[in-house]
Amino acid sequence: MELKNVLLEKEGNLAIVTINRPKALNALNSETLADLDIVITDLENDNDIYCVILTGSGEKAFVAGADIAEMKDLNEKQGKEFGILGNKVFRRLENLGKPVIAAISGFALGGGCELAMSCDIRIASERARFGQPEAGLGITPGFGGTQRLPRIVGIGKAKELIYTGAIIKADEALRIGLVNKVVTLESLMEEAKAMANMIIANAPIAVKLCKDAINRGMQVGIDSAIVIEAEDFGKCFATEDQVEGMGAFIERRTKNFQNK
Ligand code: DAK
Repeated sequence: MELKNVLLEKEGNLAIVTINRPKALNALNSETLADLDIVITDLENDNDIYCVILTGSGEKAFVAGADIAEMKDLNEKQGKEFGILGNKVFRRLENLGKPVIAAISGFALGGGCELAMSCDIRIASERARFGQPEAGLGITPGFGGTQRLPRIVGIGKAKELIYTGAIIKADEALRIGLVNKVVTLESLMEEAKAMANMIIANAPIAVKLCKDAINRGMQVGIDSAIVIEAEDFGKCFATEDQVEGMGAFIERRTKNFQNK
């Protein structure tokens, strides 16, 4: 697996993925998107990984957006291809069968904010900044921003942020529900790991099915959504970890999940 702009580290059941182009504030060019695609495949196939932290290298930026230098000369066809690649990668991340926590140190702008929104949970440092400045560049958000932002913060706030291109601080992002938690820059990774470890302590298949039920259920009406929930709930009873989790409770002993 040869990666140019993304680092992949594994610590027990946790994977840490770092976008590593600090000179360009980790801006997403097609090379970086291709790396992310490879990493997602690796994580998908690694049964020992139960949770992922996605972060950006350096303190200044999570990801400062799609790479403007690469995008500026694209024609209509190339623009579409770039958009398709990014959307494919972001959707794969969103649907990855394990939770992804975005640990956001600094700028999460444009494609960077969209990348963070493709993750399940967002933890921001006090210095983080969020925004969708695309309209100021003559484009629309192209990696799901017009779709995921209103789903997360509501339609009115999403329209305000996208039409104005305003950059908001971490405390405002917390207030509108764009991030789950704001912590000091120094404790960012520690806090992300602490949350990841709480997730890792639970039954991985159950967590995966929770993600599936939430993600799929949120796209359909409530009547269809509770059918999805019932299906996923039923699947848990075909797992050894359900037997283990309930057995450990009844027998008052420590549980030992096997991801089976
Ligand atoms: N792309 C490329 N390079 C970038 C970059 C970006 N998005 N952001 C920063 N850089 C580079 C700068 O050019 C600079 O490079 P050098 O000049 O040193 O070589 C280096 O990173 C450091 O940046 P600054 O010197 O500008 O640092 P400052 O502290 O002064 O400013 C900043 C930090 C984050 C406020 C500023 O860099 C900035 O405004 N950056 C651009 C932020 C932005 O507008 N982001 C949104 C990009 S648009 C689509 C799919 C997706 C998208 C579009 C279409 N399709 C469907 C086709 C998504 C679009 C976007 O994300």
